[in-house]
Amino acid sequence: MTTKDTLIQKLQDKTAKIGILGMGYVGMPLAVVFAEKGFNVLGIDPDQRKVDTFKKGISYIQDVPTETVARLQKAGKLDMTADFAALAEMDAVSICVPTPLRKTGDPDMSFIVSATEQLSKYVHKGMVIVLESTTYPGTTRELMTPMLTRNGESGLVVGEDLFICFSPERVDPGREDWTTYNTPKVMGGMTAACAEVATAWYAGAIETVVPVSSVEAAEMAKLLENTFRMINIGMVNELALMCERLGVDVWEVIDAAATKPFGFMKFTPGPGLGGHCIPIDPLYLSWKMKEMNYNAKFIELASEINTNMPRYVVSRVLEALNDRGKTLKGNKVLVLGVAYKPDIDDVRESPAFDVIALMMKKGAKVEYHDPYIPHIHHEHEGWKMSSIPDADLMEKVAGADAVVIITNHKNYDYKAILDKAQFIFDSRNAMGKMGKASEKVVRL
Ligand code: SAJ
Repeated sequence: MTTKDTLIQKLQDKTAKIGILGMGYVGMPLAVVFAEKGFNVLGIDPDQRKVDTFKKGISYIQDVPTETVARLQKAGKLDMTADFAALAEMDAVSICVPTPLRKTGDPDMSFIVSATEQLSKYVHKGMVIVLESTTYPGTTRELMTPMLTRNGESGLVVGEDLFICFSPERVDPGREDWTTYNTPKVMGGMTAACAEVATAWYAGAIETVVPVSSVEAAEMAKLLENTFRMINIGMVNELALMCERLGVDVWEVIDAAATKPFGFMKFTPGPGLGGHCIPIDPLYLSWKMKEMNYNAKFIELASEINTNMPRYVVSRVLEALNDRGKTLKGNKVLVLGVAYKPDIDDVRESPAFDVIALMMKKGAKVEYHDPYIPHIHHEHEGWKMSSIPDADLMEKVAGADAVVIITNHKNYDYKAILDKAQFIFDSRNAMGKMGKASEKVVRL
């Protein structure tokens, strides 16, 4: 039996040892889906706090129930360690580490490089490695593979001894209908044999695996998915600016267009683009294209529009207060919702930070409430703030000169808020028809 066949056999009879490198919002659900399907899975993460929490049988990922972690751990199917040396025992490793941006706006590849450096110490014959982190096309072939084979010095032949692939993660935090198990998974290999091995592995735990011809095709497919979203969100954000100038209700326009049963996909305007994917991933593509002397115009324009939305929101709040004989300076503002999207506990890249900072700079006394986010810390400006207690919410709503809805969590009682508030700026159309009909509400 060839090395490839032996490895496929171990993956198909689930005697293979699986390592998930990076146990965050992507790695943990992936580890769980493999363990649920009978694989022996070891999560490897340098953050000892994560490991300690896991060892107590507690899940630190909102989308993964603690009961699941405890059950799989008890069944001996899922364990965690902070020790990278455990990689030496693994037959198959998925890399699920962050790919943020540097302050300069360039890709921060440090997490992929560090994970690959560690893994390269333990790579052995008969191992399959899948990179899941969203990154620019060429990362797997030009950066990761030379490091894993130590530029050929390891003597391992890719496609015969060692199998390397890229498979983009498609986790949508907070979503329950499409999960890691039932969301189709694209898989591109450094060689056809690499794709064959990784497809055999993932098909043992994920409902649909979609092989493509190369790692670049898989890397680019992910960037298309997220660039598509970022540009369309930028377009509706600009539509909101145009409708405001035209005196047309952008929410009504979008709802009307969305009645078209084909050829249209609904996006809604908002206070800006949050999350660790949509505002960031397309900039990995535009950075790579700049390296190749090509300017990705759509990405640059959409990024400019989306980045400007917090400032636009604050200008609209100022204008609405002015219409009411007030201003921001010295007045009380209550921001509702600071998570980057509704019903989740994540604030990464949330536009709420910029909206709050801008209003504070104009002298407003700003407080916030978010049922999911007890504290926020503005890293660049250094200020910290805690959510007002739930018990004080209605009193604070009534006492605020302006209530500004930034994130429309489902569990707010919008009717009660409307009754109590003096004035509401609704950047998400959270109030819907109620808001449209009320003198107290101005919508984006
Ligand atoms: N947003 C808008 N208008 C919209 C949709 C979203 O302003 O019409 C904003 C959201 O408020 C949020 C940001 O854009 O601040 C990103 O929203 P998102 O719904 O794309 O949420 P993410 O980033 O958590 O998840 C996305 C996935 N979302 C969906 O497919 C719905 C998906 O693109 C990826 O699987 C995931 O990023 C990823 O990890 O790449």
